[in-house]
Amino acid sequence: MAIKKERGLRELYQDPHHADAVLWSRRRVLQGAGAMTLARTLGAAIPYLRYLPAGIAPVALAQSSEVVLDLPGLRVLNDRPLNAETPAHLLDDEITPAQRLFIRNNGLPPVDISVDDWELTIDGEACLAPRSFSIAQLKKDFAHHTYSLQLECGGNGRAEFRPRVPGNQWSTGAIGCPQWTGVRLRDVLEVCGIADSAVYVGFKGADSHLSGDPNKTVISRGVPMAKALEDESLIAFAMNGEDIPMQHGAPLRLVCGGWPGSVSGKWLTGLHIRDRVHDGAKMTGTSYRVPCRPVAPGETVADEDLCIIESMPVKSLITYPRSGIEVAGGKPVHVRGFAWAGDLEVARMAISVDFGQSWQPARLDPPANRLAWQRWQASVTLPGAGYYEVWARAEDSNGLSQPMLVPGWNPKGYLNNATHRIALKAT
Ligand SMILES: Nc1nc2c(c(=O)[nH]1)N[C@H]1C(S)=C(S)[C@@H](COP(=O)(O)O)O[C@H]1N2
Ligand SMILES: [Mo]
Repeated sequence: MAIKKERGLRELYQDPHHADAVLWSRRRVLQGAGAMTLARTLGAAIPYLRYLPAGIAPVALAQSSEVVLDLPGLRVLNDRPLNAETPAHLLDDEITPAQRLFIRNNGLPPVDISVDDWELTIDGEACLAPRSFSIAQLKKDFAHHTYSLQLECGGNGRAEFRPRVPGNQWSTGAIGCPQWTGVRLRDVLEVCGIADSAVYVGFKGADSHLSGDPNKTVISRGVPMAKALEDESLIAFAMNGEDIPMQHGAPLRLVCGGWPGSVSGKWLTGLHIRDRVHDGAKMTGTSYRVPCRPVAPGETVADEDLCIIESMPVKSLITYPRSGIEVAGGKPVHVRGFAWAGDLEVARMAISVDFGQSWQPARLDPPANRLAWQRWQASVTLPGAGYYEVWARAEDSNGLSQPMLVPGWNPKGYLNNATHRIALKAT
């Protein structure tokens, strides 16, 4: 039996018995592919491998190369590829700082990148004048624009679906709203000639596949022309006024706010103007698609009954106070957070401290710009000592609210926009 290489050992060892079953044969011999995976993760062959007992993970895994990264406060969900989310109380900044932005890698980031030699190639069936740009050329030839743009992984909230679905078990932390600076995707595409037949723009990134196979693409998603041509769709070269950090797609990335984060290609080397719906890696099959019509939890859904996720649904977070703290009963408690609604604006925000019996409106600020999350704040008074929960519910400009319960189950666990809840103990 071959070990599936597309997963980290940390994830594998979450269940040591299962890890044993995968890595070791019944004769207690480490299977070939398992040995290779171990060695690759450790970055060295294991000379005494034959003496390594079954059921124990090499101690170096606790300090494997990617985990050495400085990620204070982030919760690492997987180390290969690296996936880490941000606890709600660390998302209290209007502009999410780099070290507090979740990391969602599908493969391995490029190493030793050279900004001077980086090339972005624009081509595709519906591209009239294919050409490449250096980063210096992009910066010189096109106007620069800065926007705060929310980035949320389509799988944010996946951990709550029942029956469980495979994939990174994100709770609420695969969201952030950094400030991005770059050139408009539209301006660049227009210079390269958009044919009348253009339907979609797909991206190409420089990350490499976990299998080590250079011919395999990690991820190549895209957006329909209308989304690509929006003012806010950027080819970004800076985040929060600085070079984009390595894990977030240095030196160049696509940012299409309000849609699943997966359309915002990192380590961007190519754009394809397609005359059809882009069919790159993770565009087809079950990836980033949900049943076009609701299905019963756990049901198998045929590929042709799955529809591509576009705008993300309305959602909010309580970023202050931190869940679980003690507050004084009978006195006002300041509560705040952010709300966002994909392509739309958030119209209203409501708070409950009595398990949804009654709701009070929260003050809601306008977004810094279109597709940026919005600050909300409220003051609540807990009547006496005891356990309380604060529930927060946003409503979008079309009148759709967040559901109290986990919404429609889907095979990959996307689009969970259930209300966020925190616990408070009043003394
Ligand atoms: N080249 C490339 N781009 C990518 C990814 C990736 O693995 N490779 N992950 C995508 C996904 S699924 C998400 S949610 C966002 C995450 O961006 P972040 O890691 O900067 O938060 O990047 C997207 N762009
Ligand atoms: Mo994602």
